[in-house]
Amino acid sequence: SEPSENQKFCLQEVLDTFKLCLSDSKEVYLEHYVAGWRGLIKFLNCLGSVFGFISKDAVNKIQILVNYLNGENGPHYVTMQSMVKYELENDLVDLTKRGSHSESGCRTLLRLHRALRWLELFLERLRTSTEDSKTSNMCCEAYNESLAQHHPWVIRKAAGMAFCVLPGRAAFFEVMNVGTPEQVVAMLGEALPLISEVYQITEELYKEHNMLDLP
Ligand code: 1PZ
Repeated sequence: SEPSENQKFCLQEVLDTFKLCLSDSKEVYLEHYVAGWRGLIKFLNCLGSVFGFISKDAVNKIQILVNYLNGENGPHYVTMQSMVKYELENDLVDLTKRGSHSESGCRTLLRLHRALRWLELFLERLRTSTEDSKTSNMCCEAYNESLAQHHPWVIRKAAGMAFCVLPGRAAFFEVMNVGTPEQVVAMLGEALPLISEVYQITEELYKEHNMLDLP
């Protein structure tokens, strides 16, 4: 269940949301995907205001998707698969250059999808890290292997500066509020395959429709 506002934040509950994302036929429910992101943003906000420019962009993208979900065409946005089909069939996606559909569900979700890869790489590093590992290094390496390839220089620069002020591993684990470092590692070990599966399914879907480079 969703953590309420006055309850203390716990990353486990957020990562559990990703369990709810997959239907029996391995379609991805947008509602739960977006809820997972909401929780991650909450976590990011707990880390400090320097991450504001990152969470602002993510919140903005989440809102775009929520508006589609709650809008008159909402039923088409129940799963990623139905969204892709609906937007493509109705020419609602700018495929090669930005035009009148610069805020399509497909291009918006693609940005979050790329960020999910960063999350996967970062959490895997955290999981296998040792006491003296630096969160900023792990974060930076994960970023360079994923999101950075899609970001212009200014954003890479700003992201790099934000990574430098990340709390150390011990403090970071505490904000996660899962328990001892051993419990954090165990939790990550359970959550990562779920995140990875959601990522892979989305990646395949976008690849299949030639949409991995949407402007
Ligand atoms: C724990 C430390 C957090 C580090 C997060 C690493 C990601 C750094 C991303 C910095 C990007 C911020 C500014 C926005 C950039 C946008 O230009 C891009 C492309 O969107 P477009 O311009 O095409 O509309 N936005 C993104 O790439 C989406 C980034 C979402 C990042 C969400 C991070 C959530 C972190 C959760 C922490 C557990």
